[in-house]
Parts: sequence; C-alpha cells; structure tokens
Amino acid sequence: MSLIQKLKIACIGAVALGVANANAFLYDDFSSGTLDPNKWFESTQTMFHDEHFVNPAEGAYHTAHLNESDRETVLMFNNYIFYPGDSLEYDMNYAGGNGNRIHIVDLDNDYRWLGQVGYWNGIEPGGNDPGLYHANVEFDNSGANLFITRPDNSEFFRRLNSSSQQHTFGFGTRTGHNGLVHMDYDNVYINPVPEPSTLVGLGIGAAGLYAPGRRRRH
Ligand SMILES: [Ca+2]
Repeated sequence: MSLIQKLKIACIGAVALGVANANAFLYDDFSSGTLDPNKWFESTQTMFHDEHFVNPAEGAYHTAHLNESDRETVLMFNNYIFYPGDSLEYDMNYAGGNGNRIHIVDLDNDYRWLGQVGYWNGIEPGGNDPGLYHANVEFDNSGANLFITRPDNSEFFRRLNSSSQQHTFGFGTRTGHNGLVHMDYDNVYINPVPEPSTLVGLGIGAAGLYAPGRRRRH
C-alpha cells in the first residue's frame, strides 16, 4: 500500500470516528500582552498570588508567589462549556518553588483540593521537577481524563469524575502556608467534537448523531 493510500485511509478513519483534528484551534497563546476577558476570568477561593497576569516577556499567563502564604490563582475558561468528546491542551512551565505549591485544575467547580504537579507535604503524582509540562484533558459524559506529560516525557494520568455532562474548566496554582512558587501557562488549544454543520460540510450527513443547535459559547 502506498503512503498516500495509507494517509487517505487514516484521514477517512479519523473523520468517521469524529476524532479529526481539523477542528482544533488555538484558544490563547497569551501573545496579546493582556488577559482577554472574553476568554478568561481569574478565580480564587482564598486570595490571589502576589503575581498573576499575562507577562509579555514570557508570552504566557504568569503566576508567582513571593511571600509564603496560603493562596490560589485559577484561570477559568469564560463562558465556555466543554461537551463529551471535546478535549483541550495547555502547557505549564514550572519554574520552581518552595514549601507547599501545586498545580491544580477545576472541573465543574471541583478538584481544586487535589494537587496534580508540585509538592504538598510530599511530591505530587504528576512530579515536582522544574520544567515544561503538557496537559491534555479529554471530556466525557461523567467527567474528564487528565493526562500530564512531564519534562522527562513520562506521563501521568488521573481520572476526574463529575456528575455533570456539560463541563466548566480551569487550571492554576495553589500555595500552602509555607509556599512559594512560579508557574506559567501557555499554548491553550481546544479540540471540539465536530458540530453538526461541520459534519454536513464534510458531506457525512451524520448530523442526527449530535444534539442540534448546541453552542459552546453563550
Ligand atoms: Ca505564548
């Protein structure tokens, strides 16, 4: 079989399964210099960290804490609902820290208590080495699967259960009473399940497979 034939079959298979990456788009790479309020809102359940802003020098959303204390900064997708089959990706650059400091996520207003990367009275399962981490979140009808690739390219997986089928999401940084940290976020991509109009556009005629007229942004 020629390479072209293999590629054709791979493409057809991907479209038929609804996992084509054609719909993936860059949500934000923080290159505008400021936080876009149409895309994000900052949230905390304690107080924000000393530094939490889009840093033009880093081209990223920057969080840092310079004075030991219990703080939290979470960047929530603003008015964006994730449906089963949707996925997203982002990078987390862990520059360093001391004491209790963790990378956290928020799925449907839950899971902020759970460390993914960092140190909280012990090394978190996602690792504690400084460097670039890559997160992939795959949403389904009972929560999401979180995959984190560590700087050494090893992978950490965690199941996040939820009673909701329509998901809100955010990611961010937490410190404990003795915590100092510097974690930055960048390169946020969303890979949505094809909308019915997209499927029709592809000539598949499978619109009936999906709920009509849904909108992610509202
Ligand atoms: Ca960037």
